Amino acid sequence: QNEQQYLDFVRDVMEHGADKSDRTGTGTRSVFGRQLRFDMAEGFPLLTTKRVPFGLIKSELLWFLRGDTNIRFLLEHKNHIWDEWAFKRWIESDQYRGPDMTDFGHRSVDDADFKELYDQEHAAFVERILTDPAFAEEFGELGDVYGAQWRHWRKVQGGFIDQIEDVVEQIKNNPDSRRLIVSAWNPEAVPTQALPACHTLFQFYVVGNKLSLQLYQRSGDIFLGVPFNIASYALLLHMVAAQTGLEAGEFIHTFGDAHIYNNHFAQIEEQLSRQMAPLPQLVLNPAVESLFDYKMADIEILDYNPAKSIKAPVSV
Ligand code: DHF
Ligand code: TMP
Repeated sequence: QNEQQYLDFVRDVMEHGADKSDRTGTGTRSVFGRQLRFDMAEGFPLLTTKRVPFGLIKSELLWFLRGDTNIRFLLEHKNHIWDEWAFKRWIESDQYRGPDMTDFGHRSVDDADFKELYDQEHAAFVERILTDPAFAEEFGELGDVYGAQWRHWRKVQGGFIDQIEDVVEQIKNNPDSRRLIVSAWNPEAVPTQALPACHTLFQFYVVGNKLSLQLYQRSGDIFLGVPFNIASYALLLHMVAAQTGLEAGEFIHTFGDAHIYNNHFAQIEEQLSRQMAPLPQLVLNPAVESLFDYKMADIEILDYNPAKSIKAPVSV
Protein backbone atom coordinates (compact mmCIF):
# COMPACT_ATOMS: atom_id res chain seq x y z
CA GLN A 1 0.00 0.00 0.00
CA ASN A 2 1.11 3.58 -0.70
CA GLU A 3 1.29 4.77 2.89
CA GLN A 4 3.31 1.69 3.90
CA GLN A 5 6.13 2.99 1.68
CA TYR A 6 6.30 6.19 3.67
CA LEU A 7 6.36 4.26 6.95
CA ASP A 8 9.10 1.92 5.63
CA PHE A 9 11.06 4.98 4.50
CA VAL A 10 10.79 6.49 7.99
CA ARG A 11 12.00 3.25 9.56
CA ASP A 12 14.87 2.99 7.05
CA VAL A 13 16.08 6.51 7.93
CA MET A 14 15.75 5.92 11.69
CA GLU A 15 17.74 2.66 11.41
CA HIS A 16 20.29 3.43 8.69
CA GLY A 17 20.56 7.23 8.65
CA ALA A 18 23.70 9.09 9.65
CA ASP A 19 23.53 11.60 12.48
CA LYS A 20 24.27 14.90 10.82
CA SER A 21 24.38 18.54 11.89
CA ASP A 22 22.36 20.97 9.79
CA ARG A 23 21.86 24.65 8.94
CA THR A 24 19.09 25.14 11.53
CA GLY A 25 21.22 23.90 14.45
CA THR A 26 18.67 21.21 15.40
CA GLY A 27 20.52 18.15 14.05
CA THR A 28 19.08 15.35 11.92
CA ARG A 29 19.29 11.68 11.06
CA SER A 30 19.78 11.64 7.32
CA VAL A 31 20.12 9.51 4.17
CA PHE A 32 21.00 10.59 0.62
CA GLY A 33 19.06 9.41 -2.42
CA ARG A 34 15.75 7.57 -1.98
CA GLN A 35 12.58 7.11 -4.04
CA LEU A 36 8.89 6.52 -3.24
CA ARG A 37 6.24 5.69 -5.85
CA PHE A 38 2.55 6.43 -5.39
CA ASP A 39 0.01 4.94 -7.79
CA MET A 40 -3.00 7.25 -7.91
CA ALA A 41 -5.24 4.24 -8.65
CA GLU A 42 -4.71 3.16 -5.02
CA GLY A 43 -6.28 6.31 -3.64
CA PHE A 44 -5.10 9.80 -2.85
CA PRO A 45 -1.81 9.75 -0.87
CA LEU A 46 -2.82 11.81 2.15
CA LEU A 47 -1.34 10.02 5.18
CA THR A 48 -3.80 8.46 7.59
CA THR A 49 -1.39 7.58 10.45
CA LYS A 50 -1.62 11.26 11.43
CA ARG A 51 -4.00 13.97 10.30
CA VAL A 52 -2.44 16.03 7.50
CA PRO A 53 -4.30 19.35 7.08
CA PHE A 54 -5.37 19.16 3.43
CA GLY A 55 -6.86 22.69 3.43
CA LEU A 56 -3.34 24.08 3.97
CA ILE A 57 -2.00 21.98 1.10
CA LYS A 58 -4.73 23.29 -1.22
CA SER A 59 -4.18 26.94 -0.40
CA GLU A 60 -0.39 26.59 -0.67
CA LEU A 61 -0.68 24.98 -4.15
CA LEU A 62 -3.17 27.63 -5.34
CA TRP A 63 -0.70 30.24 -4.06
CA PHE A 64 2.14 28.71 -6.14
CA LEU A 65 -0.12 28.49 -9.21
CA ARG A 66 -1.04 32.18 -8.87
CA GLY A 67 2.65 32.97 -9.15
CA ASP A 68 2.35 34.56 -5.73
CA THR A 69 5.33 34.80 -3.38
CA ASN A 70 3.81 36.97 -0.65
CA ILE A 71 2.43 35.25 2.47
CA ARG A 72 -0.53 37.64 2.58
CA PHE A 73 -2.65 35.31 0.39
CA LEU A 74 -1.80 32.41 2.72
CA LEU A 75 -2.76 34.41 5.82
CA GLU A 76 -6.06 35.38 4.21
CA HIS A 77 -6.69 31.63 3.96
CA LYS A 78 -5.62 31.09 7.58
CA ASN A 79 -2.53 29.26 6.39
CA HIS A 80 0.50 29.89 8.60
CA ILE A 81 2.99 27.34 7.26
CA TRP A 82 5.29 30.01 5.77
CA ASP A 83 5.06 32.58 8.60
CA GLU A 84 8.42 31.84 10.24
CA TRP A 85 10.45 32.58 7.11
CA ALA A 86 8.79 35.95 6.50
CA PHE A 87 8.97 36.76 10.23
CA LYS A 88 12.68 35.97 10.24
CA ARG A 89 13.28 38.57 7.50
CA TRP A 90 11.25 41.12 9.44
CA ILE A 91 13.14 40.73 12.71
CA GLU A 92 16.47 40.81 10.88
CA SER A 93 15.54 44.02 9.03
CA ASP A 94 16.74 47.43 10.25
CA GLN A 95 13.11 48.57 10.64
CA TYR A 96 12.37 46.07 13.42
CA ARG A 97 12.37 47.75 16.86
CA GLY A 98 10.75 45.06 19.03
CA PRO A 99 12.33 42.67 21.57
CA ASP A 100 15.22 40.46 20.50
CA MET A 101 13.83 37.50 18.52
CA THR A 102 17.17 35.89 17.55
CA ASP A 103 16.84 32.08 17.17
CA PHE A 104 13.09 32.30 17.96
CA GLY A 105 12.48 28.76 16.70
CA HIS A 106 14.57 26.99 19.32
CA ARG A 107 14.01 29.53 22.11
CA SER A 108 10.22 29.32 21.88
CA VAL A 109 10.48 25.57 22.45
CA ASP A 110 12.99 25.76 25.34
CA ASP A 111 11.80 28.85 27.21
CA ALA A 112 8.12 29.37 28.17
CA ASP A 113 8.55 33.10 28.94
CA PHE A 114 10.20 33.70 25.61
CA LYS A 115 7.44 31.72 23.87
CA GLU A 116 4.84 34.12 25.24
CA LEU A 117 6.81 37.08 23.91
CA TYR A 118 7.32 35.36 20.54
CA ASP A 119 3.63 34.47 20.23
CA GLN A 120 2.80 38.16 20.77
CA GLU A 121 5.32 39.41 18.21
CA HIS A 122 4.23 36.78 15.72
CA ALA A 123 0.54 37.65 16.15
CA ALA A 124 1.33 41.37 15.73
CA PHE A 125 3.32 40.60 12.57
CA VAL A 126 0.46 38.57 11.06
CA GLU A 127 -2.05 41.30 11.94
CA ARG A 128 0.11 43.95 10.32
CA ILE A 129 0.54 41.93 7.11
CA LEU A 130 -3.25 41.61 6.90
CA THR A 131 -4.05 45.26 7.60
CA ASP A 132 -1.12 47.33 6.32
CA PRO A 133 -0.64 46.89 2.53
CA ALA A 134 2.70 48.71 2.38
CA PHE A 135 4.07 46.58 5.20
CA ALA A 136 2.73 43.42 3.54
CA GLU A 137 4.31 44.40 0.25
CA GLU A 138 7.72 44.61 1.87
CA PHE A 139 7.68 42.03 4.68
CA GLY A 140 5.18 39.46 3.44
CA GLU A 141 7.47 38.79 0.51
CA LEU A 142 9.60 35.62 0.53
CA GLY A 143 11.70 36.54 -2.52
CA ASP A 144 11.49 34.78 -5.88
CA VAL A 145 10.30 31.44 -4.42
CA TYR A 146 8.23 28.74 -6.18
CA GLY A 147 5.43 30.92 -7.55
CA ALA A 148 7.90 33.28 -9.22
CA GLN A 149 9.99 30.52 -10.81
CA TRP A 150 6.94 28.51 -11.94
CA ARG A 151 4.96 31.36 -13.50
CA HIS A 152 7.46 34.11 -14.27
CA TRP A 153 10.99 32.88 -14.62
CA ARG A 154 13.03 35.97 -15.50
CA LYS A 155 14.81 35.77 -18.85
CA VAL A 156 18.33 37.14 -19.26
CA GLN A 157 17.22 38.94 -22.45
CA GLY A 158 14.23 40.49 -20.67
CA GLY A 159 10.70 39.17 -20.30
CA PHE A 160 9.48 36.06 -18.49
CA ILE A 161 8.76 32.37 -19.02
CA ASP A 162 5.53 30.82 -17.70
CA GLN A 163 6.87 27.29 -17.16
CA ILE A 164 3.51 25.90 -16.01
CA GLU A 165 1.52 27.25 -18.94
CA ASP A 166 4.23 26.00 -21.32
CA VAL A 167 4.39 22.50 -19.82
CA VAL A 168 0.57 22.12 -19.94
CA GLU A 169 0.65 23.14 -23.64
CA GLN A 170 3.43 20.62 -24.32
CA ILE A 171 1.58 17.80 -22.52
CA LYS A 172 -1.44 18.48 -24.75
CA ASN A 173 0.42 18.90 -28.05
CA ASN A 174 3.62 16.94 -27.65
CA PRO A 175 2.96 14.25 -25.04
CA ASP A 176 5.96 12.11 -26.04
CA SER A 177 8.33 14.94 -25.17
CA ARG A 178 11.12 14.10 -22.73
CA ARG A 179 11.45 17.77 -21.86
CA LEU A 180 8.27 18.22 -19.81
CA ILE A 181 10.15 19.92 -17.01
CA VAL A 182 9.49 22.71 -14.52
CA SER A 183 12.52 23.94 -12.60
CA ALA A 184 12.18 25.89 -9.39
CA TRP A 185 15.94 25.92 -8.84
CA ASN A 186 17.28 29.21 -10.11
CA PRO A 187 20.88 29.69 -8.94
CA GLU A 188 20.64 33.41 -9.53
CA ALA A 189 17.65 33.71 -7.15
CA VAL A 190 19.05 31.54 -4.35
CA PRO A 191 20.71 34.39 -2.39
CA THR A 192 17.48 36.44 -2.24
CA GLN A 193 15.06 33.61 -1.41
CA ALA A 194 13.81 33.22 2.16
CA LEU A 195 14.33 29.48 1.61
CA PRO A 196 15.89 28.14 -1.60
CA ALA A 197 13.51 25.72 -3.35
CA CYS A 198 13.29 22.33 -1.59
CA HIS A 199 11.19 20.81 -4.37
CA THR A 200 13.74 21.61 -6.99
CA LEU A 201 12.51 20.22 -10.29
CA PHE A 202 9.64 18.11 -11.63
CA GLN A 203 8.98 16.27 -14.86
CA PHE A 204 5.82 14.92 -16.50
CA TYR A 205 5.59 11.72 -18.54
CA VAL A 206 2.71 10.51 -20.72
CA VAL A 207 2.09 6.95 -21.85
CA GLY A 208 -1.27 5.88 -23.24
CA ASN A 209 -3.84 8.02 -21.48
CA LYS A 210 -1.84 8.21 -18.23
CA LEU A 211 0.07 11.18 -16.94
CA SER A 212 2.81 10.70 -14.35
CA LEU A 213 4.89 13.20 -12.44
CA GLN A 214 8.31 12.83 -10.85
CA LEU A 215 9.69 15.31 -8.34
CA TYR A 216 13.31 15.73 -7.33
CA GLN A 217 13.33 17.11 -3.78
CA ARG A 218 16.85 18.20 -2.76
CA SER A 219 16.01 18.33 0.97
CA GLY A 220 13.11 16.70 2.81
CA ASP A 221 11.94 17.12 6.41
CA ILE A 222 10.39 13.65 6.56
CA PHE A 223 8.04 14.22 9.47
CA LEU A 224 6.70 17.74 8.74
CA GLY A 225 7.30 18.83 5.15
CA VAL A 226 7.26 15.54 3.24
CA PRO A 227 3.63 14.50 3.98
CA PHE A 228 2.62 17.94 2.64
CA ASN A 229 4.88 17.59 -0.40
CA ILE A 230 3.48 14.14 -1.31
CA ALA A 231 -0.11 15.37 -1.16
CA SER A 232 0.69 18.66 -2.89
CA TYR A 233 2.35 17.04 -5.94
CA ALA A 234 -0.30 14.31 -6.10
CA LEU A 235 -2.89 17.10 -6.20
CA LEU A 236 -0.96 18.96 -8.90
CA LEU A 237 -0.76 15.72 -10.92
CA HIS A 238 -4.54 15.26 -10.70
CA MET A 239 -5.20 18.89 -11.68
CA VAL A 240 -2.86 18.80 -14.70
CA ALA A 241 -4.30 15.43 -15.76
CA ALA A 242 -7.83 16.85 -15.56
CA GLN A 243 -6.81 19.87 -17.66
CA THR A 244 -5.06 17.80 -20.36
CA GLY A 245 -7.71 15.09 -20.72
CA LEU A 246 -5.50 12.42 -19.16
CA GLU A 247 -5.77 10.10 -16.20
CA ALA A 248 -3.49 10.54 -13.17
CA GLY A 249 -0.90 7.72 -13.18
CA GLU A 250 2.00 7.68 -10.72
CA PHE A 251 3.62 10.28 -8.53
CA ILE A 252 7.31 9.41 -8.09
CA HIS A 253 9.05 11.18 -5.24
CA THR A 254 12.84 11.24 -5.47
CA PHE A 255 14.94 12.67 -2.64
CA GLY A 256 18.41 14.10 -2.15
CA ASP A 257 19.01 14.67 1.59
CA ALA A 258 16.04 13.05 3.37
CA HIS A 259 16.16 13.65 7.12
CA ILE A 260 14.33 13.31 10.39
CA TYR A 261 15.04 16.15 12.83
CA ASN A 262 16.25 15.02 16.27
CA ASN A 263 13.29 16.74 17.92
CA HIS A 264 10.82 14.62 15.88
CA PHE A 265 11.97 11.17 17.06
CA ALA A 266 9.23 10.71 19.69
CA GLN A 267 6.55 11.82 17.21
CA ILE A 268 7.90 9.35 14.62
CA GLU A 269 7.74 6.50 17.15
CA GLU A 270 4.13 7.41 17.92
CA GLN A 271 3.21 7.48 14.23
CA LEU A 272 4.92 4.13 13.52
CA SER A 273 2.87 2.50 16.28
CA ARG A 274 -0.42 3.37 14.55
CA GLN A 275 -2.62 1.44 12.12
CA MET A 276 -3.22 2.77 8.61
CA ALA A 277 -6.74 3.50 7.37
CA PRO A 278 -7.84 3.26 3.70
CA LEU A 279 -6.64 6.23 1.61
CA PRO A 280 -9.16 8.96 0.80
CA GLN A 281 -10.40 9.99 -2.66
CA LEU A 282 -9.82 13.30 -4.40
CA VAL A 283 -12.65 15.01 -6.27
CA LEU A 284 -12.00 17.98 -8.57
CA ASN A 285 -14.81 20.12 -9.93
CA PRO A 286 -15.03 19.00 -13.60
CA ALA A 287 -16.42 22.39 -14.67
CA VAL A 288 -13.11 24.17 -14.08
CA GLU A 289 -11.60 24.99 -17.48
CA SER A 290 -8.05 26.03 -16.69
CA LEU A 291 -5.34 24.98 -14.26
CA PHE A 292 -5.29 28.58 -13.05
CA ASP A 293 -9.02 28.79 -12.28
CA TYR A 294 -9.28 26.30 -9.40
CA LYS A 295 -10.65 27.75 -6.15
CA MET A 296 -10.60 26.15 -2.70
CA ALA A 297 -14.15 24.79 -3.11
CA ASP A 298 -13.29 23.07 -6.43
CA ILE A 299 -10.97 20.65 -4.63
CA GLU A 300 -12.41 18.14 -2.20
CA ILE A 301 -11.17 15.14 -0.31
CA LEU A 302 -13.65 12.34 0.51
CA ASP A 303 -13.53 9.53 3.06
CA TYR A 304 -10.51 10.86 4.90
CA ASN A 305 -10.45 9.16 8.32
CA PRO A 306 -6.98 9.75 9.76
CA ALA A 307 -5.57 9.13 13.22
CA LYS A 308 -5.23 12.30 15.26
CA SER A 309 -2.64 14.95 14.43
CA ILE A 310 0.84 14.88 15.98
CA LYS A 311 2.44 18.24 16.81
CA ALA A 312 6.12 18.88 16.19
CA PRO A 313 8.35 21.99 16.19
CA VAL A 314 9.55 23.23 12.80
CA SER A 315 13.24 24.09 12.43
CA VAL A 316 13.77 27.60 11.06
N1 DHF B 1 11.45 24.07 7.14
C1 DHF B 1 11.63 22.88 7.75
N2 DHF B 1 12.64 22.71 8.62
N3 DHF B 1 10.81 21.83 7.53
C2 DHF B 1 9.75 21.96 6.69
O1 DHF B 1 9.00 20.98 6.49
C3 DHF B 1 9.52 23.20 6.05
N4 DHF B 1 8.45 23.38 5.24
C4 DHF B 1 8.15 24.56 4.74
C5 DHF B 1 9.05 25.71 4.92
N5 DHF B 1 10.21 25.43 5.70
C6 DHF B 1 10.40 24.25 6.30
C7 DHF B 1 6.87 24.77 4.02
N6 DHF B 1 5.93 23.68 4.28
C8 DHF B 1 4.48 22.70 8.08
C9 DHF B 1 4.21 21.90 6.99
C10 DHF B 1 4.70 22.25 5.73
C11 DHF B 1 5.47 23.37 5.56
C12 DHF B 1 5.75 24.17 6.68
C13 DHF B 1 5.26 23.83 7.92
C14 DHF B 1 3.91 22.39 9.43
O2 DHF B 1 4.30 22.97 10.43
N7 DHF B 1 2.93 21.47 9.52
C15 DHF B 1 2.23 21.11 10.76
C16 DHF B 1 0.88 21.79 10.88
C17 DHF B 1 0.94 23.22 10.71
C18 DHF B 1 -0.39 23.90 10.99
O3 DHF B 1 -1.39 23.24 11.29
O4 DHF B 1 -0.39 25.16 10.91
C19 DHF B 1 1.93 19.62 10.75
O5 DHF B 1 1.71 19.08 11.85
O6 DHF B 1 1.90 19.01 9.68
P1 TMP C 1 17.57 23.64 3.86
O1 TMP C 1 17.33 24.77 2.91
O2 TMP C 1 18.72 23.89 4.77
O3 TMP C 1 17.61 22.30 3.18
O4 TMP C 1 16.31 23.60 4.85
C1 TMP C 1 15.02 23.41 4.40
C2 TMP C 1 14.26 22.49 5.32
O5 TMP C 1 12.89 22.54 4.98
C3 TMP C 1 14.65 21.05 5.20
O6 TMP C 1 14.46 20.42 6.48
C4 TMP C 1 13.62 20.49 4.22
C5 TMP C 1 12.39 21.25 4.61
N1 TMP C 1 11.34 21.42 3.61
C6 TMP C 1 10.58 20.32 3.22
O7 TMP C 1 10.79 19.19 3.65
N2 TMP C 1 9.57 20.53 2.33
C7 TMP C 1 9.27 21.75 1.83
O8 TMP C 1 8.34 21.88 1.03
C8 TMP C 1 10.05 22.87 2.22
C9 TMP C 1 9.77 24.21 1.69
C10 TMP C 1 11.05 22.65 3.11
